[in-house]
Amino acid sequence: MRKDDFPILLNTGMIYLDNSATSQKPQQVIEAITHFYENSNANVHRGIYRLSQQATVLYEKAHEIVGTFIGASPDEIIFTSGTTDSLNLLARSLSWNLQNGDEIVLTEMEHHSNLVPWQQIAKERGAVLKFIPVTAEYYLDMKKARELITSKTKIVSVVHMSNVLGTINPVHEIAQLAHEVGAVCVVDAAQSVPHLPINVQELDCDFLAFSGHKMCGPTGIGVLYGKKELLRKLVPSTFGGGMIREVSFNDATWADVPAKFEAGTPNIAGAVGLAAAIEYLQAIGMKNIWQHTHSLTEYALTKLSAIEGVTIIGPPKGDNRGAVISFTMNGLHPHDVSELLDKENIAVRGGHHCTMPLMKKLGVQGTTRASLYLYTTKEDVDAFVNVIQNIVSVGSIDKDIVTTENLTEEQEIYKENILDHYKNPRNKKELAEAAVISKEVNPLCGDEITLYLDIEERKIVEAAFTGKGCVISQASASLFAEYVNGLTVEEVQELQQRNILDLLKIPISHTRLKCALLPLRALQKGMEVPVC
Ligand code: C6P
Repeated sequence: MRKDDFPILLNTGMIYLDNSATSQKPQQVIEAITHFYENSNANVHRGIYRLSQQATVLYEKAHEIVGTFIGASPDEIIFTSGTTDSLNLLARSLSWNLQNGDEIVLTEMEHHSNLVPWQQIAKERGAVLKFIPVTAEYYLDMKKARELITSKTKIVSVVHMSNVLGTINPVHEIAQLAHEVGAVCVVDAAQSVPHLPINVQELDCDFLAFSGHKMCGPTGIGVLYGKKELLRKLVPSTFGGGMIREVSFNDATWADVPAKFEAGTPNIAGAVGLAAAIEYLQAIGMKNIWQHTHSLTEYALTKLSAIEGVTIIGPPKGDNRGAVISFTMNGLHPHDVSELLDKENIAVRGGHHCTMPLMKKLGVQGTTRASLYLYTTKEDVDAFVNVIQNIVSVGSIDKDIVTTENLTEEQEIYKENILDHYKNPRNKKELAEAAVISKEVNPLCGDEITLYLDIEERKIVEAAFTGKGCVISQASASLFAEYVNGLTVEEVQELQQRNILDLLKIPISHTRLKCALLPLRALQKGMEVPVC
């Protein structure tokens, strides 16, 4: 479906299955943004000249197009920089109504963006967080939800479609429960708006947040929808130009919604790009997009779950799950699986997907996640499943090393150095009495290293490590522990990033650098050396 509209897919030939992170942009959106900058760029709501009028009309029109898309009126649409910004804005503004002991109900499957802002305001206002549990089948426990939402509840904030599990939550039912006790219902729709026909009147939520970049629009533009009567009552949380009615030296009053919540020069080109993205999606039809990704997801789930050693982390096939397929593979780290897929020009995400508490609850360090969109084809899914099948057949992450006869120099080093240290780690043990015991975690994927240094007369007499993670983090720790043995305290304090890279001897990508540097960071933390 429509792959030809997406220049990046044609230019790179890539199979792009990381759509939950961000979607690719069609030519139509790229052109709308270029056209705006080439023909209509000026600040909005300020200039009397025609160009400014033209930019203002386009910006206002974008509110209208977004409103129509989700069944809201234009003045219920606040432009933000994305879902995270929308939820932070809302949390800050709602916090003024909270009292000590009030309760905020979330779910166990929230993205950090719909968790951390509420944690912060709960701490400030003495409110209490409650979590609707996730069942063993990866759905919300609605029986528990009914018990948790009580007269103490003031805010219920839930994700519509989980970015890890794909679960689609019954937000209409949750909104009803919230309203029965006089609470407001907030929906994190970052993953659902790009995939499903959404109507806020039907959902009856009070607020809804989403990002432009996950739905064919540009980055840096997002939306907070709010019911008009609630937005009117809500206090703004960002102050400055464009959001005021009248200002004196000591006081100010606020403009009407949505301007009240759009302080400063907005992302005008972003709004124009988002409007173009919505028009693009509407021309295809949201029902068609849902049907397309839904049937491909069913197909992918059937094929993937048939592979021995692959465990799907999410509900089985069915209408209440979206095009997000998370899985684990026996004994393989998601980073390593993702890197193998990348070698075949297939992009997926591996890690905790900004849902650390959910990962902990599920008892996994992370998952590999393939997320589909309107341009994904059956051939893309087949190619992806084939690579996974191959990895399983070879039974290890070193597929290309095992199956290639004439290795390149880099592959030789990878085999001799990295894989050897990963499979046969040196000094992997605890030193309970060590002078330095220091743990470091990679927040991207949850990989962790604890470094132990036994020091006598300012010399490292024994170095060891424990931990878990991908090939790179574990090999790096093993190489590092071996290397620092026998060095003086002064020498190890001098160690830097380039020393680690010298030890690894292969190019390390930007994302995996964090994995590679874990032992060095643990050392710097343990010895209180400034990080450089
Ligand atoms: N999830 C993912 O790879 P921003 O970054 O503000 O556009 O969206 C934040 C966000 C909020 N809620 C949900 C359910 C999300 O999935 C996301 C973004 C991406 O899963 C990036 S971490």
